[in-house]
Amino acid sequence: MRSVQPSEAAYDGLRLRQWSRGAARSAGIDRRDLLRLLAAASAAGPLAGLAAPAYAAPAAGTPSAPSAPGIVKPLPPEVFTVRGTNAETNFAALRRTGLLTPADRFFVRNHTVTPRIDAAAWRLTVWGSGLTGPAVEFTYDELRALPAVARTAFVECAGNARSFYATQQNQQVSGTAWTLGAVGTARWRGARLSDVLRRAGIGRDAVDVLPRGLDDEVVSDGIRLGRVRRPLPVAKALDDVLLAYEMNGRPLPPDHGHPVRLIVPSWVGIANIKWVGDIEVSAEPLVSPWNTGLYRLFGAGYPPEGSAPLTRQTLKSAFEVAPGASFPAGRRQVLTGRSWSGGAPVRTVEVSTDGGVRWRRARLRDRPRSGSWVRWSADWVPGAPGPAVLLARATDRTGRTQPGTAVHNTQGYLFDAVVRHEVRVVRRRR
Ligand SMILES: Nc1nc2c(c(=O)[nH]1)N[C@H]1C(S)=C(S)[C@@H](COP(=O)(O)O)O[C@H]1N2
Ligand SMILES: [Mo]
Repeated sequence: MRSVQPSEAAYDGLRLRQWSRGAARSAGIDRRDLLRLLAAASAAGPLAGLAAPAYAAPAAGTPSAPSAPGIVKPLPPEVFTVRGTNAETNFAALRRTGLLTPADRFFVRNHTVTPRIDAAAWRLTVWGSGLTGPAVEFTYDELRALPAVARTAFVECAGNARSFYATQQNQQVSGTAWTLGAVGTARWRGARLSDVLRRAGIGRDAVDVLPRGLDDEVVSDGIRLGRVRRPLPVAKALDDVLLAYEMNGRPLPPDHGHPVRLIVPSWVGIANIKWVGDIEVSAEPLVSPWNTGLYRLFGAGYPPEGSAPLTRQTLKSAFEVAPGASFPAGRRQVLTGRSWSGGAPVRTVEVSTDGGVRWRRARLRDRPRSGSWVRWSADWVPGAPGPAVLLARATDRTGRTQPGTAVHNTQGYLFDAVVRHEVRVVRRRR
């Protein structure tokens, strides 16, 4: 159900076997706690925050916008739906934005709370058995003095669209009940991780690179998971990963990782560690909760210890239309939306306005690029008043098309099926 380069799949499979044999080192967590986490991961628990409406228009006179504990930026209800410590972007709020998601509309996924970090006092420590010498520190200015590269990339939570396993497929999954808005695309600018690793003296025997956030330690169901961290294979770390300090031409905002975060193009959101404080470079394989019990696929179609750790995101499409929106009968509409894939650039997008009987090509409004999304539009003249279902289905350059049903996994990751977007056609007022 996902697109993985053979080399990545081979790496993942190897790491998993090493860990099961005890040959990989669990960085910063007790082995028994990891096993408990694994057991919990293979049983689906309840969705968190499903009670929150997918989209609530602000009622007249609403006194204040809802807030998520620990998110710094304002979360106006017409832009965001708050889900626990996280804020989902309402897709309808992207309709008049460009290719890039403005920072004040970009979704936030926080395991705990946004830390406030002073860039002048911040240090990045690179250390570990995979370096040829001792630990090396970088200041913010030193990082900014390295050659800068810019790249347009989406960041998307692996659990984006998770709630449709429940609402569309009647399957139980655990985690935050995102609809489609746990994704955003920005222009990221920063230093290449490869430049930093080379300056720090990465050795030939390095295998894993483990960036760690400066936010609080995570405790989940009584298990202390430690600070947010997830190993990257050295091949990816040396490929296209950025240590970003700018988002859309401005310093990173606090909620998105100020002063520095990782950008790991096309990979699951969790790889994009925010507020990075240190990077361990290891000559032996590393595991953390975020590549063992979390961010693997568990369930009927998977081995008991789960799939290989997730790498690339899947394929999705979303309308920039509020769920349940009304359209006047007989009046021409321009429906707009976006499609994206972690596997390859989007090739085509098809739209159906009759629940999937007939499909037609949408017009692509951007040149498809890898790691980014495309905006598209399609005309629609709504017919008779009553309920209507809008569907959008993308195909990427690997030839993959969004299926009718996503393959279930207990934690509801990588939902790729076509989403049924219910709206109403209403009598036209004269
Ligand atoms: N340090 C740290 N990095 C983190 C997280 C976190 O909670 N702490 N959340 C991860 C997850 S699960 C996602 S989906 C992305 C979200 O990035 P955003 O909040 O900038 O949209 O950040 C990732 N990086
Ligand atoms: Mo995520």
